[in-house]
Amino acid sequence: MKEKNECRRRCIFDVRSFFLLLLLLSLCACPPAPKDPVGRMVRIGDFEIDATEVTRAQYAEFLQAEVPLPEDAECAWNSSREPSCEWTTGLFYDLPANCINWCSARDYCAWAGKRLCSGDMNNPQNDEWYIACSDHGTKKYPYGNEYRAEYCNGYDFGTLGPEAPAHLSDCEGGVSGLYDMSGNLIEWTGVCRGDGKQAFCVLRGGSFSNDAEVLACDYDFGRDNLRDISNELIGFRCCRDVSE
Ligand SMILES: [Ca+2]
Repeated sequence: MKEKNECRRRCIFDVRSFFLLLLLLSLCACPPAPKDPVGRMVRIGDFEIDATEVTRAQYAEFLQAEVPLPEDAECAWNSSREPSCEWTTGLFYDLPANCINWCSARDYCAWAGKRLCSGDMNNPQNDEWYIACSDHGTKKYPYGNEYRAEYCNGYDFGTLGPEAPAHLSDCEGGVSGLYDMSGNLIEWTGVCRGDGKQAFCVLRGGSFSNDAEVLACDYDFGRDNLRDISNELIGFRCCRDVSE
């Protein structure tokens, strides 16, 4: 009888220990770390596209690499890759790189083993950037067909300045895993017509200063932007061919 009581007591103790252990484990469990999409790429068929706009920190690495300035016919005029507006250093380097002209954006992408997203000047629906933003033409905005001012950093959102890429988790899509395809910064693409400094290149996606019409995936700023312009509204992301 004594042995039976001892066994029961030990068993109860073990059961209590088990639940105590479970309680401790649940208290120690941490939420999974959010995956930072900066630096990631999203595959779409035979190409990949950056998950986010290129950040100032990423671009600063490129500047530090001191890649020789271009000598090709398209960009030999570009005598500096420094941003044309002042960036606040330190904490703000997670903001997207703006004030970058087309040639500097192109050269950054090449340095990173990528290229600007390509397409057909005469057939905007075939642009890689548009395919990514609209999820193969199925969405007007990256998140759906209805404009949602609170989802992405456009004029109606109200910040009137760039946010860190992927800061707004609702501003995801068209293809999942992409951020800020609408708003934040307008983005250079590699779709151009003309030569050298006077070529026109397509900008897409609208910025923090644009309204619903411009923030749609199919709006491309009329394809009339000279490649040497740069201002605080303009940034970029890169694409590349799938290597497999
Ligand atoms: Ca954007």
